[in-house]
Amino acid sequence: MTALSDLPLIASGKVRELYDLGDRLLLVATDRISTYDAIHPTPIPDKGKVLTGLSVFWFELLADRIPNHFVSATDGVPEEVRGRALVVQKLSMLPVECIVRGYITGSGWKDYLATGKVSGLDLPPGLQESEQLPEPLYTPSTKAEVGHDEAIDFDQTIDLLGGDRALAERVRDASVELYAKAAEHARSRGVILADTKFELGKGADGALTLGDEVLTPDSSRFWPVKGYAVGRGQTSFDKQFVRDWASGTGWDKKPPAPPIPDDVVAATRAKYVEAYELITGQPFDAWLERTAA
Ligand code: Q0Z
Repeated sequence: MTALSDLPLIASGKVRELYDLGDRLLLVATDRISTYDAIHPTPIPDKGKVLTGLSVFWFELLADRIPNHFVSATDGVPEEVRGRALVVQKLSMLPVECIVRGYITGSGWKDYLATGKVSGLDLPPGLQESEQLPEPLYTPSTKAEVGHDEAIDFDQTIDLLGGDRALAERVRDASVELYAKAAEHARSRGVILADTKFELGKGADGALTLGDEVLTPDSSRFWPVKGYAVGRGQTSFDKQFVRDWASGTGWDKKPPAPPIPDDVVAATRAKYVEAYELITGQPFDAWLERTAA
């Protein structure tokens, strides 16, 4: 029996797990990877550590804007998950996914092509795929228990927040401000932060607090400035080798996903480490040292 299997599991997602520590939570990032919404049976070594280290980098950079749930990456973290788990404060999570888009891509691009709008907001005509938006857009969605989250407009977030318009406005404004600061940092490091998803909650004192993972490749789209061009989709920074390999296998992109060959695993691990080092400006080894016993 490991330390971890002794802890009550509160929630598990495709690639993350959440455990109860009593007065706190343990947020664990696994090395699992998904493409086309299916989990591969092969882990990417150090993916969980890269995502956890990136979250901590952003929590520390953004702490001057809004409090966050991060408590420790060492004290209280079981040996088995050192480097890829955080002790966090228990929050009362808000039932809204706070998506902010600085560029038009993905489902936002699809909605724009179909309606000229995203999240009920009118956009200028003639935008091209992957183009920067005139200003960052708050495009919230609901949290679906199963399947995909559903895009909603601002007024629907008021309903989800119990009719509290002032809270809905604070959530929107905090999300846009966090995106703006993060995008400015990323841009200084040669990386475009196309969009991201934040999850906010209320702390024990009622303060609006940033929770979950933040600004990782699993919750965001990062595009190296080098290679960016409008008028087409951008390749995924982290998952492109897996997607390209998977597309050549004849896999129908329905579960179960196939095992990933060693060379594709190694190239993908290197992309995650590269993302950490590009964005933070620090060697990935510094994160391993910070979280070593
Ligand atoms: C986050 C999630 C999953 C990992 C609940 N600080 C917090 N307080 C209360 N609840 C949460 C947090 Cl982070 C919370 N999630 C999302 C699901 C694995 C994270 F399965 N759910």
